[in-house]
Amino acid sequence: MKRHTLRGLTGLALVALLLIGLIGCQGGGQTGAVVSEDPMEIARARGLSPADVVAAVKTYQPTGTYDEYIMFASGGHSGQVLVIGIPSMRLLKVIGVFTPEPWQGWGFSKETKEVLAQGNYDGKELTWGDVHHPALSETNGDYDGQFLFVNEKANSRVAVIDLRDFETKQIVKNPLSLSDHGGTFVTPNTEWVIEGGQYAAPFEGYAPLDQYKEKYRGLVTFWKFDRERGRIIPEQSFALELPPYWQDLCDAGKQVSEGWVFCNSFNTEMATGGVEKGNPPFEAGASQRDMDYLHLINLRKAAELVEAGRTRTIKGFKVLPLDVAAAEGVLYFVPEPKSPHGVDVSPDGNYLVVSGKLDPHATIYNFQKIQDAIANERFSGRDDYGVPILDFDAVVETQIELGLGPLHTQFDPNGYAYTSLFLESAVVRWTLGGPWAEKHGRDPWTVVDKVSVHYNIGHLAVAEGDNVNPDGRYLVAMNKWSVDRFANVGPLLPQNFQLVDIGNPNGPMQLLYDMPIALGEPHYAQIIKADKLQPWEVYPEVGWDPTTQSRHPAATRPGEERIERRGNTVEIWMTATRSHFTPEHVEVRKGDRVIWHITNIERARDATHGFALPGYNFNLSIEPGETATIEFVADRDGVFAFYCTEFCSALHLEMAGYFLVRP
Ligand code: K7E
Ligand code: CUA
Repeated sequence: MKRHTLRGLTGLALVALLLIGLIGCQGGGQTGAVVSEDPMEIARARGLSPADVVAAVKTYQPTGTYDEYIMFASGGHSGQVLVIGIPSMRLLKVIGVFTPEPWQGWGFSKETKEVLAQGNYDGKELTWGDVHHPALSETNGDYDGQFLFVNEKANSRVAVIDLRDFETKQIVKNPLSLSDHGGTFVTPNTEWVIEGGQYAAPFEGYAPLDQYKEKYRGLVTFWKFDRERGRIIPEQSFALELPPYWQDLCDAGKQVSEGWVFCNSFNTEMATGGVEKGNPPFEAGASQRDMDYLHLINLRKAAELVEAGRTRTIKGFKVLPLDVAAAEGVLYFVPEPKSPHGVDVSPDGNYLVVSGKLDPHATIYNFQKIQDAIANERFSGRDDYGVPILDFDAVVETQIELGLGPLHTQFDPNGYAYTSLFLESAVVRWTLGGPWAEKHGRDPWTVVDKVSVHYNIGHLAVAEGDNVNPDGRYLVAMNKWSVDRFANVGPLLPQNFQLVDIGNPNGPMQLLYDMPIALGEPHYAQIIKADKLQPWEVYPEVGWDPTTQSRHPAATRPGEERIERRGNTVEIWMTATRSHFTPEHVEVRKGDRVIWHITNIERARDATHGFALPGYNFNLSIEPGETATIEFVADRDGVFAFYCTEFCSALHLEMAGYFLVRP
């Protein structure tokens, strides 16, 4: 492994190095045990280069101190969301979203089962999700730290997470599709949560593939968000019908382009595959044309037309038809180099950066030029569905050669853009043009630095790097392959998040830290300044239902504990505190329906109690103040010792009781 040189040392770090006398040390890679309190000796013994020491000093977070940024990363196949501190790269939380999560009791209590069931497909329970793109809620285009949205590609679902307690509150299942990708993204004031499409299919039922052009459709769905209620309102949401091109990533316009939404597409060839029948495989069939279509969507106008009733209702959901959208100026296309992936809007809203997996360039579109071209009808034609196609040359600002396999772009406050290069396994820093170049006195649209990452980077996330007011400072490369970066753990390897210091606008980027992600393929992440988050320490009052964020009807205070029987139903109101449940004996008859509420009456921070009921497959996490419910039929007789699953106190093992089921 090649060691780094002194390239990239900041002044402060240099001082630190001088202090510990490390300049010139070339590491040998050995990592034996070190018995020394002398930093220089430790670094030498561990074979650390000066750059390694700088990286360590920049990322170390002493006990009791907090990270400056919090990253919300997709948990990929795990169906969850990861919460990670930056710069320490410590995992702070895994939020249960689309998949049951036992530690949190997510999907075990009656309350959370009901939230998960909102995402069922036609009554079928889905127990995993392919989580892709988290989106923090925004106010005036800036993250406000209130909510997080995330989509799930495999089944077209969107979840709402409340950042007062970092728990999932709602899952909506898209009634029209079973595949999405370009979500979630929010409009600058979070009025709409955007869920793009992916693999086209009929909105309803079955149609053979030879009717692809007529019967298959793409779509982008606009979910209306009610901030007061903290919920998506499906009845006020709608989908925009699109041609059966495979819509990919989207981004919301901001500042000058607020009110517009931009989505990429690929497979405008409308290839339908069938390699086994002698047809070209999808990968070839969908890459024949030189250009695909960037979709420009006037969301404001679309919402007006929906308001005016210009929709059709399909499966109970409002759809703005393609012909209406094309005729009324809601939808335009612009050619974009084939098989694009990311479309990213600059902080001022004027530049759209589109990167094609198969093209080493980023294509930069100018929103003002797009508006002029629309006003002057600078069309180069219409597609088969009547959608006007804007003249490429009229709307392109420039194309810039970035490297191999450019995918996604983010921004910093210094007029730089950062693009991930999948094929090259690198992050490239380049300058924005226009007012950005003027302000910072730089050559416009120019590559200035590149840093290697390991390996096959997909997304990258810059601190607040996709909102109107980027922070810069740190960048996380989200790498799909880790190959040789970690100890061999067998053929299935973790993904690799790499932290990169981008804080010095006049010096090179510096790789700081590798974090293995071992539960799925994360796609996107957003990084928010930690002080924008104000979560609760404990629930606001004893007897709280987190799924409704209000007092639970079965909230139980000390002294109110009881067991009541009504016919074959036994209902229990139980409390939990260090170190006992009240009551400790619950006896029912086999076949009884059991409704069992437990309230954690603690007000102390971190005084969480668990509740395990063996044999009946229950575990709950009952945080201070929370009330949770399990409901089941006591269909097995016997004696079941229930107990607390959190080591909550010295007498935690004694925090138990007996559930007796008489035959
Ligand atoms: Cu992986 Cu945004 Cu789903 Cu690109 S996406 S990498
Ligand atoms: Cu409560 Cu252990």
